[in-house]
Amino acid sequence: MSPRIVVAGAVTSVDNRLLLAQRRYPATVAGLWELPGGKAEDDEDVKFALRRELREELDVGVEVGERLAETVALSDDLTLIALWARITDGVPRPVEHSRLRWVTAEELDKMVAGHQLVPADTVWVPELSGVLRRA
Ligand code: DCP
Repeated sequence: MSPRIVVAGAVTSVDNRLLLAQRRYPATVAGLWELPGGKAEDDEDVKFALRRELREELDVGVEVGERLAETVALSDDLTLIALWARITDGVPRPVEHSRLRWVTAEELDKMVAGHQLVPADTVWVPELSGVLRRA
């Protein structure tokens, strides 16, 4: 059986900030920040899955773009990917997370240095931070 995909959103704003969400659970990562997202259903298109997850978790509509380069094997049966996204409708609110934050590239780098990101998501930091700085 092929691994199940977890989709995460690299949601950026017009002023070059990235949306981070603080996890409530499980205990190992509670309090750490992540790109919001969740598990795709079997055979669900990944862009569709991300739109569904961000509606559920942030109560917003998003337009989904390209995939980020890195893929993370979370376990034998879970593979994590990220896609760029922009909010097209609504103001994000933390439906399932404890808090949300829009961060600049500098703030993102500081959070990484302070081990405030969930470990898996750190693979995307060079690409995220590069794009936020270049944009
Ligand atoms: N994950 C991650 N980084 C992200 C998003 C998710 O490392 N940016 C990991 C955490 C979990 C797995 O992916 O190990 C699934 O994520 P969620 O628990 O957020 O996904 P769901 O909400 O779909 O799962 P559940 O229904 O189990 O709550």
